[in-house]
Amino acid sequence: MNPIDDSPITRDGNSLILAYDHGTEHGPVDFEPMPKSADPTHVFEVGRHDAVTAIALQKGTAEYYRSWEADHGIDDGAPLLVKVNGNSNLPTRDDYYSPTQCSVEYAVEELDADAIGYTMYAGSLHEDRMWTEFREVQEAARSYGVPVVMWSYPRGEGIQANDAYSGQSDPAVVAYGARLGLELGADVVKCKYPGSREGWQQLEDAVGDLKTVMSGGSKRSDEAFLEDVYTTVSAGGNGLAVGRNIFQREDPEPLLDDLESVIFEAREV
Ligand code: FBP
Repeated sequence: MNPIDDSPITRDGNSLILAYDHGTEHGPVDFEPMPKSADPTHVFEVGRHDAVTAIALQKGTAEYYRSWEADHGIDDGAPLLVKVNGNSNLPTRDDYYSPTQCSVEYAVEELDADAIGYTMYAGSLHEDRMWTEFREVQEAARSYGVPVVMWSYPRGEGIQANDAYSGQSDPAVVAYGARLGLELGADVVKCKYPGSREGWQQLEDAVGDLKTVMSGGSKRSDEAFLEDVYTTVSAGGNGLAVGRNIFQREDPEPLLDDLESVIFEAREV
């Protein structure tokens, strides 16, 4: 196992992952507020900001990313995190499931991935199947020495049917998902913001030294967003994985400057 702090996706122990898998997960509707964000090269350019320690892409956009770098002689693009599973909003399913559509071998050998990403829906009727698939991904990533970031999103039948939980953002649910990241062998776990410092603290108390990053969520004001990130980091979190709060902005650079200060320089909001 390579220490996560030696990975290019961390800087001084923390990370800012620019997530751009929304065309898969939500569809082009996420690009409507800022139509130029539908062009992957626009977002690749945003990822060249110093604050960004990784760009998270599905297989096809990752191929596009490597071609873009090669065609334009770009050597300061963000490290590449290949998201090896994903699912669209289109089918009707009995419960949440995210199939694997890229092998770790392809991600590392063909795409030169610096890290692997995997979404885990604990609580779904398909949890068992996803655990088995995650095992294969995690063990392959270990054999290549690349870290694994788990998008740990407990949801589905098991969460909805359990009266002890108020929903996906219930701090107990979020903490449980984070703990699974530790126990299943992720290097970084990405979790929904549970709504408060106490909630994030509950998560931190459950995971020892495992790296944790906050999942951005839908777009909100600079102030509200920075406040959540600050709360996360000051409660022991290791940064952020963010999509819409960056690419749905006309000019995300000032916000990235501020995020850099909060995540890597411990600046207060
Ligand atoms: P955002 O910052 O836009 O919320 O992106 C984070 C992310 O995890 C993306 O990687 C993914 O596409 C999306 O959220 C999935 O969110 P959900 O499954 O809750 O709709």
